[in-house]
Amino acid sequence: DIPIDEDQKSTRLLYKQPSVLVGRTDVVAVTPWLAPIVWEGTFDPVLVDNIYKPMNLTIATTVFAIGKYVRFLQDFLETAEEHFMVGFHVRYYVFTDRPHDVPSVNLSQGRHLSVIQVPGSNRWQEISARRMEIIQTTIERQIRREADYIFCLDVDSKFHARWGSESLGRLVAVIHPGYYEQTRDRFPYERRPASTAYIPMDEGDYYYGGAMIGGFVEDVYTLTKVCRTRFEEDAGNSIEAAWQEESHLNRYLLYNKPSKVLSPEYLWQDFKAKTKEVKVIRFSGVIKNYAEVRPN
Ligand code: UD2
Repeated sequence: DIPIDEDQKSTRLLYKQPSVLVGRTDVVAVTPWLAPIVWEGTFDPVLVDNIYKPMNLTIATTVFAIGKYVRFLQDFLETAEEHFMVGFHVRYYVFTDRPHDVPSVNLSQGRHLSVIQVPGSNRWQEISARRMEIIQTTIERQIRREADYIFCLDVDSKFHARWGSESLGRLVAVIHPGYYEQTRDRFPYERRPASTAYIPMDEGDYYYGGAMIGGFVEDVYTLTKVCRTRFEEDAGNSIEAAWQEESHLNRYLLYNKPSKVLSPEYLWQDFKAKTKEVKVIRFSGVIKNYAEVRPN
């Protein structure tokens, strides 16, 4: 076996010297439990790619396109091909009730797409919430054999800039763009103690967006399993959390801290003007007419 330092001599990667004194001072780049918060300027893309690329990883990407949401697939997939995990093996899993409406998009080498048929629904809340269950069962059935990491993303979104290996981690969450300037008592967590997603007013770290869950396949598996069970327990008590699976996700992450947190660069919303701390918008939700696009 070649020792690592020999190996690095042969590739000789040149990059800017890291500093312990100079870096971003306008944002916090680490949580109090020492997980990185990923912002532009806190990582060197060439350097992180150089660490992860030799691992020959496969990244699963799940996306739901149920009912009229199939219309978002083309832009989602085309922009993902341009910006998401470029140079890595990517396996997209598209869940839809309309398999014939899945557009054919040219995929780069090493990237693969499977379409998985799932039932439609008349309630958008149910579609959104059932994602946990479907991701859980698909991990059991195939993803755990086919990928190392998984990212579960909202389809009504587009990539605008690099989303790469800097986002890889054991359990990865994204800070919701709408609440990062708020105090925790203003977060739209589930506040009714009767719900298993309940978070008291004086608890909470960040408000995480439900549009992205990521990490090692097994860690995301546990998360989806727990959230699904709690969602069903609530349903049995005729209670639905304020923001469905997003509420359960926030509760889970409060007591199971993410090992990496993505800044709102990784989850913006097109209707929201860019703020000064956001140097680059990497992924953002498109503006949609809820009344027109949802089943009811
Ligand atoms: C927020 C969250 C979303 C989810 C939802 C919970 C962000 C930016 N978005 O978004 O992740 O937690 O609240 O209520 O954090 N879908 C379909 N067909 C439908 C309805 C939904 O396929 O008819 C899928 C689709 O993949 C969509 C996702 O479910 O991206 C989330 O639903 P949404 O876009 O209606 O939720 P939204 O934008 O209110």
